[in-house]
Amino acid sequence: MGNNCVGPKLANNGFLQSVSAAVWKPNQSENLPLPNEGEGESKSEKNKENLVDSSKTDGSCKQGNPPPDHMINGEVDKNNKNDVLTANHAEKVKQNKPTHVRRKSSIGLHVESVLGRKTGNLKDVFSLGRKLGQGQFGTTFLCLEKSPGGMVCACKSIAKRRLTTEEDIEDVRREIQIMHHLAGQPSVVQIIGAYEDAVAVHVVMELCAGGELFDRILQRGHYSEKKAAELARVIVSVVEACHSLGVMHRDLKPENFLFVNQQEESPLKAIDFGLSVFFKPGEIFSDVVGSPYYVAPEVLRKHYGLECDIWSAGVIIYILLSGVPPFWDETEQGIFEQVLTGELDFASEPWPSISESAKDLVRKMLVRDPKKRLTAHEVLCHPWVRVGGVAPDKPLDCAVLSRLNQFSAMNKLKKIAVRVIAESLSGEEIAGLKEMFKMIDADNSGQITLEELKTGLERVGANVEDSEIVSLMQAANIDNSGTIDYGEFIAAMLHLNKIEKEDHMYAAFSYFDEDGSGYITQDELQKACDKFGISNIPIDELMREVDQDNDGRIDYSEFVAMMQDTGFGNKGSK
Ligand SMILES: [Ca+2]
Ligand SMILES: [Ca+2]
Ligand SMILES: [Ca+2]
Ligand SMILES: [Ca+2]
Repeated sequence: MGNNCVGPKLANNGFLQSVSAAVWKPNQSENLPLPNEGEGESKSEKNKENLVDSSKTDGSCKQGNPPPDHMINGEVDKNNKNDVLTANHAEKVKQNKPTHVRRKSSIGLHVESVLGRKTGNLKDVFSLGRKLGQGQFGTTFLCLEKSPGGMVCACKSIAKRRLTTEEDIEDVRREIQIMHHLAGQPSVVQIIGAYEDAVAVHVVMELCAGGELFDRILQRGHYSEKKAAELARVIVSVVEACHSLGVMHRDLKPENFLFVNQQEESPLKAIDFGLSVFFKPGEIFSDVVGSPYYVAPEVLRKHYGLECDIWSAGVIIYILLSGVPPFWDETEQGIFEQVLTGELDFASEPWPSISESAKDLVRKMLVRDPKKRLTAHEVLCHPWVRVGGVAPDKPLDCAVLSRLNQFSAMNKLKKIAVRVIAESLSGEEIAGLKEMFKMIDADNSGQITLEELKTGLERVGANVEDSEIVSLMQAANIDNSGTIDYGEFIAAMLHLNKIEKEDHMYAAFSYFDEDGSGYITQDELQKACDKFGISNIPIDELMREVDQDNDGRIDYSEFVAMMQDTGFGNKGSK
């Protein structure tokens, strides 16, 4: 293994140097204490150096556990790597701005300049607590929902004055869009809301108080195979979820995974999507982004697609098992050369005692030819990842397909309700679904035809029988127009976690209950059907499916029961 897929010219001309200069500065800065960071942060950064140093100084043997004095106070350090995005942005800011010129500070300072819409006031809903972490670009605070029994969350506040270019703003916007798009994935930190005022954008999310995966690796040296396999399963399931939803992560590394709590068995979640992008099947990217040690060779060669995430996940698994990165050197250039040409070391401790199966997996993830690399689903099916755990039952090959299936199991009233909800969502919440719509609506007509749906599903790797496509088409096509328009598509693709939000359900109920009587009557139902162009359905039948107490009208609890019905119970199979 090794040199065969790397052009010889890459290693020793100016190429790496230029890549290095253009791209790695951001991440280099991550390894240095930043000027305005708290002590906790710089300590943590030093530890990062330790991980690297320990392998460097010990050239013949890549083992070398970090020194024990690295214990970090989780309290101080907590969540601060939420701001990797921030570090990257901040660095971009630096690069774009000649030091002697005052920054164009106004670009981010209009009230709606980032989210493009008026939001509520953060402080009406949440009160901010102590600082959890500080990056150059934003600050993460503990954040408490004001309503009784409110949630404890984390709030990342991004200072708009630091967004000096349109690109900076676009990056923040995209990260929020992607977090919304991935909402509901169990191993992705949940976004709760985004707020914008004149000075900052605030992203409220689920609190992960258990520290970084990175720090736990440091504490242990490395993980047992069993534990490493469990973590690998989580990491790769995030990759699979991203890919199935048309998102490429591009910056997988242990710093970007946080534990929810301090417990040993704490769930692990991906927290940072600052370098993630939407992609279309087969799309090729050329901008070199990522982090040294984890970056895939094809990214360095500026010609890559979603396979780069598998490489990075493979590097993480190697580190989980051995405590050191598979490709390392004293300089960044050296690291890149290793990434491009270095051989995997399975000879040093502790590799001789690690199972063949683990090595087999790592080898198949760190194949330099992206076409020969395992896919996320193949990794999840690999015997080593499955050991002690459950094999993935359903291939998550295509979110479009699974969500269409889910939608088609809903009764008509629920479909209309979901449509009403879809229309109430903000632009950033459905931006990812819009990308999917554009991908499938190949001729850009605003309507998805049967043929386009078929081709679209094939492009994302879903093999569906023609008859099934016809029935999916009918299911999503609420108004029987023969095609799926944008509104119908968004409704069909909405994740359950959005549908089941209390305020969304209430808003939808109120939409039907026009006179505010607290009941949806047959008349009101009829009106809503007319509005959505639904003519061929007997209203009384619709009503009967939901009206549990048979009083001829739908109250709120009956409505909620319908909305929370997964569609596979007795009602859905009707
Ligand atoms: Ca079309
Ligand atoms: Ca339609
Ligand atoms: Ca009513
Ligand atoms: Ca009733």
